[in-house]
Amino acid sequence: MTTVHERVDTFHDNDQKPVGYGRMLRKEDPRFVRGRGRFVDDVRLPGMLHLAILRSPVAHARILSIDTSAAEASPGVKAVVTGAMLAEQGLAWMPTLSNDVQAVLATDKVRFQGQEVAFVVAEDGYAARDALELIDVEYDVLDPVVDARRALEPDAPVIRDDLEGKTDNHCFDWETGDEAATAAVFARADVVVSQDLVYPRVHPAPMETCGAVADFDAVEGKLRLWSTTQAPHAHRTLYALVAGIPEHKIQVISPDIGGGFGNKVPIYPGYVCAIVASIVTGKPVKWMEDRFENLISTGFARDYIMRGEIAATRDGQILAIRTNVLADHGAFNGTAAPVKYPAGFFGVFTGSYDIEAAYCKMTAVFTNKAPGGVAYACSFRITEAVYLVERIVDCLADELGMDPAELRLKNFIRPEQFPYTTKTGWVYDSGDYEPTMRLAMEMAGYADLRREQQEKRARGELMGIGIAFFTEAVGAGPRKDMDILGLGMADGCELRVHPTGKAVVRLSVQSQGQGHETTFAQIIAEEIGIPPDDIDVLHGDTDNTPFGLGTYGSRSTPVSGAAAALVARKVRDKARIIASGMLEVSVADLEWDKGSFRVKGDPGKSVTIQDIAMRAHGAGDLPEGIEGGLEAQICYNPSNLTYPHGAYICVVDIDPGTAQVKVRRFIAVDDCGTRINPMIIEGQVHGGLADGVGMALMEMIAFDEDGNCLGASLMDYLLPTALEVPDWETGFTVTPSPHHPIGAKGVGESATVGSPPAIVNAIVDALEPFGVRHADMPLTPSRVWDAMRGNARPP
Ligand code: MCN
Ligand code: CUM
Repeated sequence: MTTVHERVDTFHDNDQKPVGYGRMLRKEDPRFVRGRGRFVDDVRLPGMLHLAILRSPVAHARILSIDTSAAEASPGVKAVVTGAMLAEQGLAWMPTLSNDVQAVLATDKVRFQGQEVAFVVAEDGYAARDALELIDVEYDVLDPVVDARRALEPDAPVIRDDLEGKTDNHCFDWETGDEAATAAVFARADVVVSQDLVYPRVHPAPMETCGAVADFDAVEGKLRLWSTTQAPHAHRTLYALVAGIPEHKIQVISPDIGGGFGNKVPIYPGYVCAIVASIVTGKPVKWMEDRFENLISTGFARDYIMRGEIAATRDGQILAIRTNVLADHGAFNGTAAPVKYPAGFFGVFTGSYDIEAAYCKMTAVFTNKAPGGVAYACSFRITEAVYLVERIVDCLADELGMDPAELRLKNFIRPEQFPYTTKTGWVYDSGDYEPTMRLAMEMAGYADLRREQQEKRARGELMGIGIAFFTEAVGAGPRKDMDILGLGMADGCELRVHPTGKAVVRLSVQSQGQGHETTFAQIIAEEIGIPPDDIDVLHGDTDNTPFGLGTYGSRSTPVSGAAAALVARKVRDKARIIASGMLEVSVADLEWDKGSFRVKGDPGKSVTIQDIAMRAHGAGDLPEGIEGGLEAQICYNPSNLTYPHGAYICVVDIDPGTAQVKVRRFIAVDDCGTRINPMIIEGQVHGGLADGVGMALMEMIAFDEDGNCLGASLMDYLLPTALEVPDWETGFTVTPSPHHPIGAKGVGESATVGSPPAIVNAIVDALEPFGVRHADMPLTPSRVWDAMRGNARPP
């Protein structure tokens, strides 16, 4: 089913308050707008000490010696810890989420600029930071490997000589699709277009940096850890495995989080340092990184060097797509991706098109740069995949002299082909692409825009129109083939209805700004008719929520949202039995009417969910075999991912004198299935579109040849502001997921995935008079200028 009309399914309870899905102001915002949010840095415990980390000034060096004596004597300092000291406890290295190891504090070598070398614990943060300057480290500087292409050269310095028998910088190889079948299709195609593309290294740069407060109570033997984490339960299990503290003696609390964007999925050395420091000093210890540390050392995103090839018939039938990728993983493989998917979900690079064959070959390497890779609203690397396919489809349109919208419309997977198995093995659950594309074109006034462009070109003005159409795979994932370090990707949910009909729902996922306190209350409300205001959402505390893998890959709605709907239905099933007792009719004679059960054919006889809650806890008999109380818990294991899609159209103007790009209009039509809260969805889309403007035009973590990070402050790493973004024009279609209990698909990363190619396509389109087929992001004025002069250079 596809409709462009908003589902306004706000029914009313007895007080005429709207409940269920629909636009609703965020329940968390009164707290945030009054400055009452409680973030990790707001945690202040009695006797709390402060931790600061000494970081490597160079990208690659052997550590010859570390002298901590002056730092230890500095006023207020309680402890100075080096890698050698951690090594004595077996804590110098920790596992990453990708089956690699990462140094907590360097012992042998430093492998990227900003790597953790030592830490100081002191009475306050100033004393700790001052003492860092007194630590004397002697480095024997080695040649760094900064470029992924250099990493594979036979004479390149070996970065990971900590790994036994390692003699090169190779991280992993991966392939998907059918190489021979794809080659055969390419061989017989009328047209083959190939293009080199770089998706540069960028950074999620959330407003709140990463940090933790560790409080180890030696008497209880219990560790309490407040930390900036998107996955509190997974982190707890890993701490138990690394630190040897029994899991039930670890409580991870992720309080309010000031933006995550994937930056807060990995476990960082700083968290482990804070834990060690608390155990050593017997006091609570806070570690909070600054902006510089965040940008220089925590999870980056992208850094893929790709070659895209596309084969087609002369009349524009796309036959096959092939890609070769060189992936830069930095010094340690610290990405968070399901174990079977070392390249995340990059395998969906065939996009939204029905093609005959596809093949991807990837090589990942270590370099002397910070670890990471899966972050910044990437849906597990679908950002890279969508950029690849949507750019080369435009290159093909250019080659064929065909309109890029027409080319896409001609090649879409058709609605009757769903569920559709792609040539790389992904089963797209549902989709109806053409109406989404047509709506975007209608909103944009596509034909008029093309006419306007022609007129402008005749006058020497540079105007471009860019299209991107994407399909995402979100909601990892079926636990049979998806896990993070052995933990199956399912999520729990618990719902308790109190005697007076108010409720609390406990989630294993964790909001970083996505509005879960609102939308999860709405899901429960829709199912059991208790108004969202009467439902509290608890998350981010492992002692008080059921186990589950957390928020990333836009999995909260696909996985936990399903869990919430199903747990509510379980409660409703029990409520039905209690209602049958109260109304003295059989269960089969009852019908559910949005908040109450009534006797079929006798609408006057009914009981509300609130009446039932009181009876469930109150005096009087309950039906045979029914226990008191009104609550339930489940663990939801998704049967497939959900596949949202969208059509984006961007209009840019370029100043021919300065090469400055202005994004004049941006039309985004998203289809995330059933929409729970359209206002929140729009907020997610607006944010993601701004991300896209940032990546397409200005963001890049760059390095010089010595491995010095050149994007380590927000003066150099440019983020878009209200000045650079247009008024977004959003629309939607609704193609519900057939396997999700409420038909919802994720949307949190869609716009970040879909917008960069739309903007780059628009810029390349604007530069058509200069014969430009491609230019790499970020398209700063100097890059655009170079492209106009025929020397587009890779980053
Ligand atoms: N939603 C809805 N109807 C749908 C789908 C989603 O109303 N059909 C609502 C959800 O209920 C939720 C929000 O939209 O309130 C996002 O839902 P979902 O797509 O499930 O994504 P997650 O909640 O799992 O959020 C994760 C996603 C990721 S991975 C990144 S990265 C990112 C993003 O969310 N980080 C964010 N958006 C962010 N937004 C903010 N403000 N801060 C971040 O750190
Ligand atoms: Cu890839 S960023 Mo989000 O999945 O947390």
